[in-house]
Amino acid sequence: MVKTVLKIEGMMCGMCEAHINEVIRKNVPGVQKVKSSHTKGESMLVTTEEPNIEVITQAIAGTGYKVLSSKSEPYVKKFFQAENPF
Ligand SMILES: [Cu+2]
Repeated sequence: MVKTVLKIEGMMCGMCEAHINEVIRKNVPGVQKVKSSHTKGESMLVTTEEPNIEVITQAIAGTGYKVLSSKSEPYVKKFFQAENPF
């Protein structure tokens, strides 16, 4: 599993986030999770294998947004489940 964070220029609201999420889901094989934030100007995706940034950049550019940078790292599932005190 790989976690990738994309810095994206042009997202202005929740609709933009949804738009980017859809583009990523459609163009990236093995997407497990995708989350975008227009306030942070970034999208986070978790994929089964290292994603093709070139393909993602092209697909996102085709919708009018611009990928400024990307960073991939191994994804380790974290469990923040609250312990039952009893
Ligand atoms: Cu928008």
